[in-house]
Amino acid sequence: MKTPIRVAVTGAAGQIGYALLFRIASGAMFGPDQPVILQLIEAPVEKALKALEGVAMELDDCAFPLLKGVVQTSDPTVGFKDANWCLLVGAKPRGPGMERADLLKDNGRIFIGQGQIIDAVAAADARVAVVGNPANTNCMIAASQAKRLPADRFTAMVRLDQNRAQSQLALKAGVDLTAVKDIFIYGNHSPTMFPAFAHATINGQPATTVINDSAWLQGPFCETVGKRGAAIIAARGASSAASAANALVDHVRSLVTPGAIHSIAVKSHGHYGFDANVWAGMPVRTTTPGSYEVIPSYAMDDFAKSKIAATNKELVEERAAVVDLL
Ligand code: NAX
Repeated sequence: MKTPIRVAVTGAAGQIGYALLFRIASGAMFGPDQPVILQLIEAPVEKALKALEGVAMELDDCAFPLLKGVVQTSDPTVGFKDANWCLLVGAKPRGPGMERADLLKDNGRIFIGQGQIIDAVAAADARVAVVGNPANTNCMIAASQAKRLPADRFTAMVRLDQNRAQSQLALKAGVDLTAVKDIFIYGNHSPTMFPAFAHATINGQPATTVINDSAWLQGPFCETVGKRGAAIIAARGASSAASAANALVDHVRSLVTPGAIHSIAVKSHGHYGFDANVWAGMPVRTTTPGSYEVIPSYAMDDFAKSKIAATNKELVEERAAVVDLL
């Protein structure tokens, strides 16, 4: 029997948490022979902690053979203690009339505290994956607090955007989803993100040959992927939860699978023209479990360069809005 992996999850009683924890406990994230201990962290709010109790009861009731323990807490020093993976899902939602800058600041403060505590108490091999929005900038803020853990341990999720893009290309081409490969997301997890269709293939052919419609690829395709979150809210009356949880399972699963090539938001070292020190989506190859190298070599045409410049500009503006928190 392998040693259990400790997985801390913030916002564990929220919508995404409810769709996520059962997948982790069933083995979908770390594999069918890897035991896990879930360390569930909620805001110190009575209603949330009560809901968390119910979630923990349901986890018990699933009798998952791989689940070796459940911690419930509102104290991050307890929740992140010895954690090998820290999944930062919890965040304050944008309220009516709230400016984006206020959201950045309010959430920024949460991620300062969490970054400091993770750095102080998590396991030596800890990895951090940020989902709570604005995910890229929250990730940058958490990483900026770390003295012990290197910045490349902190990643933010753009996998939902990658999955959405893959699915849209398959639908348009009328092919099975698995025929679509090498579609990667660049930049911010926001409507400015760029799904780089020119490098995608469909049944081994360039996607731009199979879908011979550059107006659709540059227009409705990019727009549909970028605004998919808003379309789900409009239809469901609530933001994406099951698909976001699924994407986080994919994000981590790919990061622990050597050779996997996938999109994550990582600290920029200038690749693809992103400003150094913003966290931007880009393609990576997993090297050893939990580690990766950026794939720096995809050539970008003028359209792609303009899209990357726009999403980079937004990331730089977000960083400027929270510069006093870094
Ligand atoms: P919910 O509002 O259902 O749940 C969030 C939970 O976080 C709540 O239970 C709340 O009590 C908890 N929480 C708040 N502050 C906390 C703190 N300091 N410590 C621990 N827990 C805390 O939101 P949900 O639908 O689950 O979404 C969670 C986050 O994911 C949001 O920020 C959302 O915007 C973001 N998303 C990110 C996506 C991505 O692709 N990166 C896609 C889906 C989603 O929109």
